[in-house]
Amino acid sequence: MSLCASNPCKNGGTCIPNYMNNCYNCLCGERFLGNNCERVPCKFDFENGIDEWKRTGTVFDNQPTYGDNPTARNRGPSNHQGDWWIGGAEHRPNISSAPGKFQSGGGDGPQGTLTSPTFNVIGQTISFLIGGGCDVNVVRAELIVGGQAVRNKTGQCKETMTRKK
Ligand SMILES: [Ca+2]
Repeated sequence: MSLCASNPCKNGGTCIPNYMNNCYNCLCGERFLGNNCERVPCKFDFENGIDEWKRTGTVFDNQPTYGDNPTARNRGPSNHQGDWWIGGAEHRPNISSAPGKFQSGGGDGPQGTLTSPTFNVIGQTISFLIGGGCDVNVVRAELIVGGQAVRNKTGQCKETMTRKK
């Protein structure tokens, strides 16, 4: 019987039998990971929701935000990538939601943190889009290495996000 007879590779992965070691390997498609291609890698673009990011507080309860919500109230552009992004003051959690609304609790009122899964930094540079406030003591993105925030950046006191390194 082939080592691949049970179709062990999920999500369209290709099973490659290894008769020498009596095992198999899965060659996974671009969007899947794991020994059996069973895992969807965490994305950092929020195009498929909030993925495995961990929330505290309430500010991220209705995220991600769809489309250029700030422009709908003449405060844009948001400069977001794709269709979805994280806007702590924004309330447009569905494509069908009315554009331009603030979070309940009053825009910037709700607080909290949003922490990504662990990832490897490959190369010399990491960058991200950030907007909103401009006081690093109040709103910021942090790069945490070994439990310590080793870098932080904030926005430019407007809804338009800019790329920070
Ligand atoms: Ca996005």
